[in-house]
Order: sequence, then C-alpha cells, then structure tokens
Amino acid sequence: MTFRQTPPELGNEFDNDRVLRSLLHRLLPEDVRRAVEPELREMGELAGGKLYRMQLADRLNEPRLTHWDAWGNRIDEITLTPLWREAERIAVEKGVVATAYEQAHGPFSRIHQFALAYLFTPSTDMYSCPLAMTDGAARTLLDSGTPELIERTVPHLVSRDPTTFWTSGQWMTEASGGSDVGETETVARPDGDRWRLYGLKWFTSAATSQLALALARPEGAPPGSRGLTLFCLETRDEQGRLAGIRVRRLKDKLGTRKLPTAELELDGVEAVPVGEMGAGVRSIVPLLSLTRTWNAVSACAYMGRGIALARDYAGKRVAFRQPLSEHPLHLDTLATLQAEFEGAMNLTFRLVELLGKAETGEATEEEARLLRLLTPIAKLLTARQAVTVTSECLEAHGGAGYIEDTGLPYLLRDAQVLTIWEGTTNVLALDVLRALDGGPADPARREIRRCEGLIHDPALRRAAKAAVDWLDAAEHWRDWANAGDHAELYAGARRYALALGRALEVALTAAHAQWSIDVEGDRRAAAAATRLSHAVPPLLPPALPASRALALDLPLDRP
Ligand code: MFK
Repeated sequence: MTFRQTPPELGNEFDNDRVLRSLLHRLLPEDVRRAVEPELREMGELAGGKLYRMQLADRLNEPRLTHWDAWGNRIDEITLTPLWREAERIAVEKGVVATAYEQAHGPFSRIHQFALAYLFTPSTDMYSCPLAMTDGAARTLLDSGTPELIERTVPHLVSRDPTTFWTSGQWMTEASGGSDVGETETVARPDGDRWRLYGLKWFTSAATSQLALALARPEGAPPGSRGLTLFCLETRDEQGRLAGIRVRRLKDKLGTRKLPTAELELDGVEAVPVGEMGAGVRSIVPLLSLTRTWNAVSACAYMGRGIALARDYAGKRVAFRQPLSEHPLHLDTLATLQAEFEGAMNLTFRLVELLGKAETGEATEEEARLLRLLTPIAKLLTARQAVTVTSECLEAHGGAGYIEDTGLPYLLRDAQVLTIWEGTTNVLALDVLRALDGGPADPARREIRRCEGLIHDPALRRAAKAAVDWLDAAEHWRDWANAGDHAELYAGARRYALALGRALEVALTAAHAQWSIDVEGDRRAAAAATRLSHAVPPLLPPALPASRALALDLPLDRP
C-alpha cells in the first residue's frame, strides 16, 4: 500500500479568520467596515491562493548578489526572488503602506492598513520588513518638519504606483553596537553644504531600498548616543547606480532567507540631517515605534497562519484510526495555541487602534501614555508567543512539520527573527521601564480596569480577576525592586514586562469576549480568555538567589 498524506490547505484567509473579523466588527464603525471589507477579502483571497502557491513554488529561490558585471564594472546588484517582486507590486497597488497616510477613514485607517498587512504578511516571505521600514521612514520624515525633504521623499514612500514607489532602509546596526547604538562608528563629514557618511553598517535589512535613514556621528561630536544624528540618504544616482555604497556580502541567516540582509560599506554617500543634530536616537524613535508595531502584527500573522494550517491538517490526518481532530489531547494543544493567538491579536489591535488615534490627534493624554507602554510590551510578548506557537504548529504536523518541501519550517525560522530585530526581548523590557520612567504601571492598570468595567459574564470576570492579580503581583515586585539599588529592577525587567503583557492580553481578550457574546452570540473568544487566564506569567518571587553564579556556573561559597 502506498503511504500518502493530504497536505493542509488554505482558503480565503480573511473569511476564514474569525478573530480578525470579530475584532474589526467591534473596532470599526459599520460604514468603515463595509467600505474596507471587500479589499480585505481580496487580500485574503490572494494570501490563501495565488501568493501562497507562489510561496510554495518559490521555496528554493533566494536573493543573489552580483558584485561585478561582465565588463568589469562593480555593480553590487541584488536580484530578488520572484515572489518578492510580485509582493512589492501587490503591496503598493493595494496600499499596504499608503492606506495609513491617505487616512480615508481617519483614526481607523491604521486598523484598515494593519488588517491588510496582517493578511499579506505570511504568504510573502517577510516582505513586510521593507514595508515596515518604509512606513516608519514616512512617519519619521513627516514628523521631522523638513519640508524639502518631505516633498522629495514621502510621495515615493506612500505611492500606490509601483513605478514611483520607494522602499526605505533603517540603517542602525553596526558591528560595534546592535542594541547599544551609542557605539555607532559611522561618521558624517561636512562637504560644502552637504554631509557624507563613512562607515560599515553590519545588518541592513532589505538592502535594495532607494532611501535609507541612518545614524551617524558628525565629526567632532561626543561619544555615546548623544553624539549621534539621524541622516536621510538616497542610495542611487540618476543612472540608478549605487552612489558611495558598496555591498560587502549578504548575510547567511537562519530564516527570513528571501530578505536580502547585507553588510554595507558607506564610502561618502551623500546624506541630509533629519531632526536636531545630536538627537539621532530621539529622531529615529517614530520609526522604531512603527516597525515594532509591524513586528507585533507580523507575529500575529505567523501564528494565525501556523494555526490555520494545523487546524486544516487536524481534520485530514488520521492517527490511531481517527483524525487528529478527534483526539482530545491534540485538541487541547490546538486550543492553547488559539488562545495564545487571540491574546496576541487583542493586544496588538489595541495598540493599532491607539496608534491611529494618536496620529489623527484623537488620543487623550492617557491613551498616548498607554500607546507608549503597549508598543514595547506588544512587540516583546507577541514575538515570544510567535516562536512558541509556530514551533507547536510544526509539531502539530508531526514529521511533516520538519520537512522542508512541505513549506512549513519557514514559519518557525522566520518567527525567530521577531524576537531579535527591532530590539531583543531584554532591550524592550528595559524600554518598558523607560516608558514608565521609574513609576508604577498606571497606564496598564487603567486599561485593565477599563476592560474589567466592560465585563459582566461570571467566567470572564474570573479571567479579568487573574489579570488584576498578575498586575498586582508585578507591581508588588516592582515596589520591592525599586526600593533597592535598581540592580534587581534591571535583572527582573523581562519578567515584569512579560507579566504586564500577559495581564493586558487576558484583560483585553476578556473584554472583547464579552462584546462577542453580547453582539455576536459567540462564546469562542470567552473560551480563549479563560484558557489564557490559566497561563500564569513567569513572575518569580523577589530576591532570587545567585543569578550570577547560576548563569555563569560559578561556585557558590555559602548555601
Ligand atoms: C516585520 C516587522 C519589522 C520589520 C523591520 C525589520 C528591520 C530590521 C532592521 C533592524 O533591526 S534595525 C535595528 C533595530 N535596532 C534597535 O531596535 C535598537 C535597539 N536598541 C534600543 O532600542 C535601545 O533602547 C536604544 C538604542 C534606544 C538605547 O539608546 P540610548 O541612547 O542608550 O537610549 P536613551 O539615552 O535612554 O534614549 C535616548 C532618547 O531616546 C531619550 O530621550 P531624551 O533624549 O529626550 O532623553 C529616550 O527617552 C528616547 N527613547 C529611547 N527609546 C525610546 C525613546 N523614546 C520613545 N520611545 C522609545 N522606544
């Protein structure tokens, strides 16, 4: 007998996504929802159909770097994969960046845009990376108050015409400092009324961009991050040749292999300062905040894709004489993944909702503070969830999940980058402390109280109570850690940030679930909230002994 398995399949990924549709139902006014649904359905069709088929067919293609042409000219040309070329066209024409700037639906435009991005992302081999940086660059340039620069660049970044569209890079990371950008060695030298940059950017994602925002130290500026300035540069001259830039090599990465990540030598590329001289880190914050939001949306998208495939497969794969979908243990596993996904979606779309309000001047001061706090929390928590959930989704396919030509392993490999780029978990945990400026997590407490106030179902009230208990435990720990010399506060920052994030996820999911029961007559979100409320976050008790000895495996003197 021939052994055969039936592969998992996708359908219209908008129609199939109950969680996204339910969130949009609650978050968007009826007329806006009716206006955007056809576009989302079209993107859902592409994501589950043409793009997904292309992605499977494109599996072995990777970007290529050619240093020299046949005639001895140094060209450093990067050839992209077929899917990436098609993804760019679709993203531009469907306005995956532009929607946020056209603001056809006012504060709801960000929800519209990120719903498109969420559907687009998992079938396009992380083409969301250049889109995220382009979006962040548009926001940063618009916020910079430099009219000439804005006029020259932003229309390209938010274009819906593939022939005029530009992507932007975000050139921060250097060999000397990835997280610690204060160690940046790239220098900016004045040349008449211009500046030229010299240095080596060690990780530049999507290195085919026409524009880049780069940090550099003007000659004579002080060391550390306070000596850095943000610069904007165009990568090519009028003839389309790289100007003052050499591509040293493409990185050989664990995942995101379709993404041409390069080491770039800057050798006199012309650049224009953006924002205040010496305030480079502050000037690039709008970009970081947006790419971190894209990161959370992408984390949700990867989780959603993994679960969609695992769920479909569970109905097809027979083991022990029954489909997997009849095995209680398998169902329990899938239910836990779904609960994680719903928590991540509720947290992320709350962030997106607040971002849309802030950008249109409709956020209150309290909402602006919550937005500042949710950005690092959502980035760090959803990225970690994405790694766990995609790993489980591979396992839910058994051995097939480990086989390259099923097209499944990329989910886990790509998800792993989400915890690293745009700030690692620990860097973002420290950013949570920065956002709270040494004070209590009041924006989180107010948000959890707001959610509690919306809930009357007894089971959901119990879930919300768990959120309050976790928040109290986190705050109790912070009070204790703050009373010391702050070493404990820094050591426990990751646990603290994760606890706040889990509390927010449970509270937001429970509040949405109440709405879903009342309006949609659907108790599935409630089941997710309840399950999530049993996933106690890793808030360990104060004064954990001997971290240093344990971490470095050093001998301990006393018991
Ligand atoms: C698909 C999804 C995404 C796809 C995009 C992928 C592309 C990948 C490309 C990359 O990976 S690019 C590299 C990403 N690198 C990082 O994210 C850097 C990570 N490191 C940090 O975030 C550090 O926390 C930081 C560099 C910001 C620390 O720098 P400093 O100079 O030691 O921080 P400092 O002195 O605390 O802050 C300087 C100023 O910025 C302060 O303001 P003031 O000057 O007014 O005092 C801070 O308050 C402010 N600041 C820093 N982080 C902030 C912030 N303000 C608001 N929000 C923040 N997050």
